[in-house]
Amino acid sequence: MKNLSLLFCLSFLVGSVSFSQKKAEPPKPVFPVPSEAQLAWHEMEMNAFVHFTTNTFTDLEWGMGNEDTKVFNPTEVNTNQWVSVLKETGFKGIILTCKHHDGFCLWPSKYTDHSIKNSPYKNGNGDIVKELSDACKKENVKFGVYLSPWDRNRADYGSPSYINYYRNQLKELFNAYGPVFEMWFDGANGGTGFYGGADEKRSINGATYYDWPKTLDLVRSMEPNIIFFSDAGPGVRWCGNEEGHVNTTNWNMITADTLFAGKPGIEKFLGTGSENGKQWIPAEADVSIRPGWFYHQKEDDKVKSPEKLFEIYLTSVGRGSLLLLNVPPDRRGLIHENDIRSLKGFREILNREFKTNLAINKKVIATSTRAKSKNFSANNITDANKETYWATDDNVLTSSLEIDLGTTQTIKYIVLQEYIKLGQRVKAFTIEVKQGNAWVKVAQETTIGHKRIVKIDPAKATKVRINILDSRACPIISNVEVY
Ligand code: FUL
Repeated sequence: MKNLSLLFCLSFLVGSVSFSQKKAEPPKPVFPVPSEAQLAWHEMEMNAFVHFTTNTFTDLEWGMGNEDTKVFNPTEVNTNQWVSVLKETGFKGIILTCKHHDGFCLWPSKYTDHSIKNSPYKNGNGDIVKELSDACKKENVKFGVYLSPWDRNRADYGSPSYINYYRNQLKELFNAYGPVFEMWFDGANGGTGFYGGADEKRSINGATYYDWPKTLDLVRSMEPNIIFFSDAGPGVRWCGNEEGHVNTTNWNMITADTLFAGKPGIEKFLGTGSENGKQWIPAEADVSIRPGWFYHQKEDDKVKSPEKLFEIYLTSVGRGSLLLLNVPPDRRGLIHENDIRSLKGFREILNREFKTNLAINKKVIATSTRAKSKNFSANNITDANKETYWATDDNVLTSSLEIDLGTTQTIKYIVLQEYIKLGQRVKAFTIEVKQGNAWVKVAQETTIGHKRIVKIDPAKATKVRINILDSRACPIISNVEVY
């Protein structure tokens, strides 16, 4: 009898141990999930674009392709200046227009004469792709390539031989200047151009002409972890505007075959993505620090202010996107003083607004915790470790997290991050702050994703409560900061 009851006790213990171990397992991913390369891209948060070509000297935005290569004559190019200014501001990668629509190449391509080798720059011995990629390597900044598919210079644009030309140039770029973290395929295509003297309008079938699958495979064979940007990805998608914002509801998912640039309303769709999208293709928000993408002296007084750049930051990075800010060198080949002033001012605002995280290591109470396990404790959201997270049980899609700030603080921003390795989940949440004995609702929002920065009217409070109201699967939050 004694032995039997011991056996019973033991089997109960064994049973309950295995039961709680099973329950304490991490949540299963909800698909699609980001690749390793996409995760690294999300972490970058801010990248810079550099537009530089003959347009800088002809004052055009889209060169016709008939520009004399001699016009490209920057006298003080200093790519170290570009990289240091951008790095100090917080940009982690730089994407260069190695060739824009006009076809002029910033490296001495052996496949064309329409390049820097026939310009006065360094008497034809210059190579700006090399100078920038070297400067990036030195400073540990990632280097990216923009190579316009549309080429208004080439006589054979529109025929199959051009595709061969384009691929040969990709080989030159990826073999000589890598590693390359991102490849930008611009959607602007076809239209009037010089085309080797034909001076006509040409249109191509964007869906078939470039035979993209083969080109992407070629690039992948040289750079397996490359992120491809295009309207439809497959690495990252266009955000649908050139003003640097995504919508407040921003899913990293979308179904690529539902994407057709030019389709009415597509822009709004790109800026929101789709809760049920089949692929992970997050939005990249591109915008220029000036009205144009290329430098024009007449825009020297139209450089976006630090305040405007900060606003853009909140509507891009702050909505789970990545900010790709264009900073075009001037005719000297330097980032202009006015642009530097704005960038520095922008950095100062970032440093000031996000100076002290009031939630760091603060105690958090959740209404529900996965398997009641410490592994998924609410305190994980304030431990500054992005690999730890709070989660609920699989069937629990709503829950509240209460952060005790310890004392009365003035709050302006609440930063939230999901553990996106396991998929993007949260569909709706509110934020309340505790003022005296009352909880006051300060925000009602939808998605979170990699990062969500909620700006509120400054409020004095002792506690912050995040109420998750709906989620695609059990919510998983890795980080919350309060400023
Ligand atoms: C557009 C281009 O036509 C602009 O000139 C610029 O390069 C921008 C980033 O993409 O589609």
